[in-house]
Amino acid sequence: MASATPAGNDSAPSARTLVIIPTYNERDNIGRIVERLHAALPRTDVLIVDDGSPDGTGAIADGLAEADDRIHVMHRTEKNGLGAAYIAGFRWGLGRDYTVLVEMDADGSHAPEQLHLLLERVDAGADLVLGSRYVPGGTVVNWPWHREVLSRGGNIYSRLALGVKVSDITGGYRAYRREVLEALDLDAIASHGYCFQVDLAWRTLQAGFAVAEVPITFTEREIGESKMSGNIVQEALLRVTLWGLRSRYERVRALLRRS
Ligand SMILES: Nc1nc2c(ncn2[C@@H]2O[C@H](COP(=O)(O)OP(=O)(O)OP(=O)(O)O)[C@@H](O)[C@H]2O)c(=O)[nH]1
Ligand SMILES: [Mg+2]
Repeated sequence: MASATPAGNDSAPSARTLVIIPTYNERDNIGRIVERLHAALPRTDVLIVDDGSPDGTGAIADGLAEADDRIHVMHRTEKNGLGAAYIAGFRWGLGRDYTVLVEMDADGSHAPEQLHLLLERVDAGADLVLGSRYVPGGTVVNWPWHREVLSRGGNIYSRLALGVKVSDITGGYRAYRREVLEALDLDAIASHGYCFQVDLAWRTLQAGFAVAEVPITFTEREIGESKMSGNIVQEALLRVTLWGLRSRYERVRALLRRS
């Protein structure tokens, strides 16, 4: 029988892994990504969180779940953004006995064949592992130059504004140990889009958890439409700036109080 974890250790945290895949209009991608995941790691469970996709993704997901008890589906009635979908998925997983919860896009940008790299780092002791495009060995495939400039720029800005050493804080391929999500106040998270990823990583770091990065190959979607928008970028810029200012203000205040 296939081993539950990349390390072959059934008592490691990753032996109970839930991969959460949010979907909005991913009809042509969802079956393929789940199939690739199970080919790579046969014993991982999947939760597809569909926001009432008009293209029928939800019905396709139901078909997959009916045929395979490792696959689960959550239907939400309206498109509420990636962040809200993940939070609903996290709650579902935390209500069950999963020890590692993974974020993965449906569009093939996050290779399921590389998930073992993230899980191995969790099993080695990291609390949150980020699949990183911008550490040595990480790459981006098929991105137009302006997407890469935006993403790299956003990461440099976040690193400076927040004063953290993370190379890819906006990426969405991640593995969380359940204790991290249990410790964070998920109700307080209102960010959408990329900002949601920065928000969660920032809260995780501030709570004192160990965050690690492993190199990944990120491949731009080939099928379906992007949900990227100017609003998503604006939101991230604004919130990251505010968090950075607030944390610096609090540090200065603490210093003044001590002197
Ligand atoms: N449930 C749900 N899923 C969403 C929503 N918005 C995006 N997604 C999913 O989140 C994942 C990432 O979204 P993408 O559209 O790929 O966003 P992106 O990676 O920034 O943009 P591209 O890869 O260029 O399309 C995909 O699996 C989407 O289907 C949403 O509002 N609700
Ligand atoms: Mg994508």
